[in-house]
Amino acid sequence: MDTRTLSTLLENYCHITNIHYYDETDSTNLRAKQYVQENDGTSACSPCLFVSEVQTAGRGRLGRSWESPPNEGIWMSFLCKPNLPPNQISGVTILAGLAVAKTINSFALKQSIHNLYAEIKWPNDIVINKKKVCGILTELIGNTSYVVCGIGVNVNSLSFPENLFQKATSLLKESGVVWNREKLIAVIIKNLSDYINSYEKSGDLDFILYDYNKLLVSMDKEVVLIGGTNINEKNSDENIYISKGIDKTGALIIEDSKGNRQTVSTGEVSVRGINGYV
Ligand code: BT5
Repeated sequence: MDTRTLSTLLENYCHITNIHYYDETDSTNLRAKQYVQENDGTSACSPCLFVSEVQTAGRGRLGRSWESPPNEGIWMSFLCKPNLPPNQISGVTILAGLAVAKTINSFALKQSIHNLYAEIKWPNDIVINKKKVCGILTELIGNTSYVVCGIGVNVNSLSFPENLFQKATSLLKESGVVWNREKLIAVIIKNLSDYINSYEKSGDLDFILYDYNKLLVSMDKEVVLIGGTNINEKNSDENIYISKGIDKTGALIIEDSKGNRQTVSTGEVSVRGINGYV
């Protein structure tokens, strides 16, 4: 990664000058948390960005791990202090997903790559051709109002460990061309910080609903809920719903076979396509 170029781009695009680069670290989300603790939540803390070439203990949700090999991906955490109540912080994941998907698609268009289209798998994955290219982990830091939004994108990876081979992909694998990580980072963070500003002003996600639902991979398709209370984990009729997109709180609207609608929130359940991951 060319850190000089990235610093210039971030300053020009998003006025972010507080950037922490690591050749190697355990997890950029952990580095952001530590930074907030060490700086005692002073205004020096945000907005800032933590970027590493490799993560030795990349983290997913619910204690899962995130594969972060050297020099091939974007492993970064955006630290900010949004003026939002804690129950609206999950909206940042929704915004980050949209920021990543839109950035990938606009770069593809600019590079005349026509066979690549990134879609969102609610709530925190970006997929291309049904395989995961990006995962997002948003966390509220301790008792503070700081939020760290960790974003992992497989950019120029050519291979994956056996356990991920079927379900992971990279921008290079899907397009056949090498992508510029510095530019991708700068545009993702620019889009994300603009969205967060708008979210703070409006207090809900109405302003992105149309764009988000257009990119939602499950839109108007059958989905199965996994986890949560009173939810049958099998593909039985009573557990199959039609996904109707997100509402302005970021919850997913699902419809049962009788046409009754309900919403499910981030963290409550997982949603899968009826034939697997998407
Ligand atoms: C996520 O969790 O997808 C959130 C991933 C967030 C990673 C970023 S990188 C920068 C920052 N620092 C961190 O330590 N984390 C954040 P989840 O929905 O729980 O998905 C985790 C699952 O995705 C794993 O159990 C694997 O099945 C799969 N997986 C792991 N590594 C992957 C990769 N590189 N590409 C695609 N899938 C992967």
